Amino acid sequence: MDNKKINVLICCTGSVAALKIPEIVARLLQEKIEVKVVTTDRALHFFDSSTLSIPVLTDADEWKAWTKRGDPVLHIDLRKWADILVIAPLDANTLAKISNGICDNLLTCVVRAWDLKKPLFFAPAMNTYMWEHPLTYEQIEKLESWGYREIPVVEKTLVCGDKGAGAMAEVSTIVEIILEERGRLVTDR
Ligand code: PCO
Repeated sequence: MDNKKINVLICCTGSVAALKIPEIVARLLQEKIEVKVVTTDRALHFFDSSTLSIPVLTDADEWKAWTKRGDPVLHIDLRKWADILVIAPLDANTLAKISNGICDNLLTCVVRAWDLKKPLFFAPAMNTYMWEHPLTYEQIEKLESWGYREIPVVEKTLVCGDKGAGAMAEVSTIVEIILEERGRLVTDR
């Protein structure tokens, strides 16, 4: 077995920052990381999953996989497969769901079933007005209280033209954080 191999599950929600998914995946593959993507149906609006050479899993795959007792339960298989879970981008809607334990799609089911002993990172992305609402801080604090780690937003001109905080961290930042975590995981093996 290759001790340095790690499995990274990218969970992608419906912010326009999802258009960065192909770049994130490409950078991780260059680093010889095994990657799978779980996406909400809305996030598929922002990138073309057919251009990716890795599995991109949606709600339809969860329902297709199970017809009878004994069939695989995809969200549980994925939570076992992944060494690191990265929610990027995490939009305001899914942040609200996760902080309240809601699990109504493949992505939120994987997160709800996540093993808290394994690392989970989240990179929020939303309009500045949403970012600055007190709910955002409250909900992020809740995620952090469970040990989930934030990859902070940056300030820039957003896709809608507004300027301010709420943009997803740069791809290079997200990738560096994953590589650092890989370093920690493989030395502990
Ligand atoms: C815009 N909403 C947003 C969401 C966050 N934006 C971003 C960046 C990207 C480009 O650099 C899309 C990654 O702007 O994360 O823009 C208006 S409601």
